[in-house]
Amino acid sequence: MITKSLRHLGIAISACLLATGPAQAQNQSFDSYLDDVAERARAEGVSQATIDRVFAGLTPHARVLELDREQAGSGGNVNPATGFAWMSSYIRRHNSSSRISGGHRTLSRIGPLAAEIEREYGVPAEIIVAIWGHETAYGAVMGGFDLPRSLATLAWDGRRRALFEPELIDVLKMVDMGVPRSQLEGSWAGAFGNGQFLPSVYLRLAVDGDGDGDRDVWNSDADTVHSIANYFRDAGWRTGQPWAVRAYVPNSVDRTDIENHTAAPVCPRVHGRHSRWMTVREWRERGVEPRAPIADDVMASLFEPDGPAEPGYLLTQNYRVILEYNCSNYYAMSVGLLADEIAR
Ligand SMILES: [Ca+2]
Repeated sequence: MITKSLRHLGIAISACLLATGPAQAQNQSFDSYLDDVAERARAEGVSQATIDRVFAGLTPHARVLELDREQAGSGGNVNPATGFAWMSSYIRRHNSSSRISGGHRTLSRIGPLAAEIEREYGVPAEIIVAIWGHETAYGAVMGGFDLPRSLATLAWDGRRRALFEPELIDVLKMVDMGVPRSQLEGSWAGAFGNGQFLPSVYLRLAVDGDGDGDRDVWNSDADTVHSIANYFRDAGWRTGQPWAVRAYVPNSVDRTDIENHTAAPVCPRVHGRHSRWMTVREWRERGVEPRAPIADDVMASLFEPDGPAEPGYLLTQNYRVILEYNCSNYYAMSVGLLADEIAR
């Protein structure tokens, strides 16, 4: 949750960007920068009253910059077969038994909402609950940073201004729409609420699920699950398809022959670990055996996260939808497998 500041934007954080050394020095005072942002916000229709209320007394937050600098590290033990950190140990750590039982409890607490969102958005409730679990431990850890302060700090800092300045203006628009100033808390990187949306995502996709007039993704179960489900529908979730299935992959499958040579337009490094896409029927013809039901005409890509001797998965389009939420194979695999556990 805390380390995924580029979430929802489909932009992979670039290691080389982080490695370019100290952030570019701010060539402008914080207050003078906020004056410029206020000007641009007014041009986008934000009221002066909101600008005054939100920007009053705002100061840069040193801790936010510190966390932004630290974000690069934490690779973990590298698996020599793949050159990447072990997926299996990551999943053991993140899909703990308490996270799984928390998922069961959350699913039963939301009760009829589960069927409601499945009907309305076509997305399984366990997927939504698994996202909620991974983002904020089902609402237990939503972050206590002041959002305008975090976003203003990151925008002013300049390293990722193109990302954060529009988010800062969008948080002003949220206040203009009636979100209380006191509600604007979240992660250091500007994501908030049960599903850790950024302001732009909130404006575009949050839903008033309980119909009380507010889109309260902090406190309302209905608004939370409707909003996340709406995100998934918008990102192209295909109703009735699994996110992936476990698959037996015989040694006879020539891994070089199934390599994907098309670079993905967004986060190519993540997509680059998947094979090229074929129908399940074509995979079966090569000896790959799905271990769970999946239709023969579904397009799927093979992913062997820990190498050929370890479990393999046939990923569907729905896996890519999870990647849109946060473009990391570790994230998407653990959300998918957590959802499978919750549904069990
Ligand atoms: Ca509501």
